[in-house]
Amino acid sequence: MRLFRHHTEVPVEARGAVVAIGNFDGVHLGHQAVIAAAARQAGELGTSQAVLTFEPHPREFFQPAQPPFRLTPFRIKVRQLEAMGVDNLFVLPFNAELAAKSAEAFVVEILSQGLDVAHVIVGYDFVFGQGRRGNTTMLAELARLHGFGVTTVAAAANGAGEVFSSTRVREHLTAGRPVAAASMLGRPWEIEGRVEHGEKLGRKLGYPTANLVLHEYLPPALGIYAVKAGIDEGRETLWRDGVASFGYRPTVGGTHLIFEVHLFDWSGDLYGRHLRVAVIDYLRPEKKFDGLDPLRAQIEADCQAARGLLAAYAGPPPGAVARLPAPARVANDPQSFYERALGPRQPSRQ
Ligand code: RBF
Ligand code: MG
Repeated sequence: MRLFRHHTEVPVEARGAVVAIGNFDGVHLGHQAVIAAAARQAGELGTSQAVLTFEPHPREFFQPAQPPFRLTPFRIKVRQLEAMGVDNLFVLPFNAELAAKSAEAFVVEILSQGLDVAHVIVGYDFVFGQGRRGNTTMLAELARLHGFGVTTVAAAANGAGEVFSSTRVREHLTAGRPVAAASMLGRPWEIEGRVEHGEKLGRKLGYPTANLVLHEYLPPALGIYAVKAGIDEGRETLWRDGVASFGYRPTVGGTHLIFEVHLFDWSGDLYGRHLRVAVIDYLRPEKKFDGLDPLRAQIEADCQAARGLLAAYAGPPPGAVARLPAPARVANDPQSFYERALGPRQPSRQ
């Protein structure tokens, strides 16, 4: 996957693509359906297939002081799209200039002149342009004027009849429902980062923990979780079972929120290493215990409960990726695009 941070001077092999457009925070199953539709359409048209997204998330631009809400910070989103098999990713800086672009200017300057799109795919609730005034109807009208196609992908729902939506995934996570979140994401929700130095008290307790700082991530419900922790070993990520505590640690007089992970049957040192934590299930809210002994007993009970939940977990596996349909196309071959438009080239005469 190639990444472009601009919409001008796009090389010819990345122009003329079928482009899925959206913020795609979480890259949930609804987003995946939009991106898969772009891949299928690209296969039919014989063009490359791309995703167009914005960074920062527009909401981060408009409300910079609001608390973190991202399901997938930028580099996680990039990794997910790359793993799906997206050819090209256009990431437009969401700044005052972009925020002020009318819906029409967005179509003309970015989609038509900049990317020369063959076709655009969006979700049913897509809005764009200054004041979010552009919608899918307006996009289809502008597309007709500027000579490209538009497909709007209808809302899709999980087994419980809930429409896939980033907002709904956030609600599940802040309410302590990671299984429901995974049913919308197509994989368990993950937090990842570099393991920070902790207070080493966990070691004394008998349950050493690796600490992660959430930074831009949405803070999930406070409490104790069953998790799978992914440790990079060479090019692979190995997933190990464990428990995590996200809270203030009232028993030991903690003053700030930390996300701590204890891995089962693991004695290695994780300090400074990169850790992925797939949040599988919710065990309980955190409590203030009267001393370390009852806390230790509760943690032991949590570990047993977590082992049971992890063994019974029937949702999608950590890090699951829905690969895009194999391209029946000649990706990134500008000739094939023009051949389809203009007919086969004459055999050259020597
Ligand atoms: N700390 C609390 O104050 N209350 C809790 O209910 C609590 N539950 C925990 C459950 C698990 C599975 C783990 C690993 C930790 C828990 N902690 C809790 C955090 C504990 O106090 C912390 O790991 C040590 O103080 C070391 O930082
Ligand atoms: Mg949406």
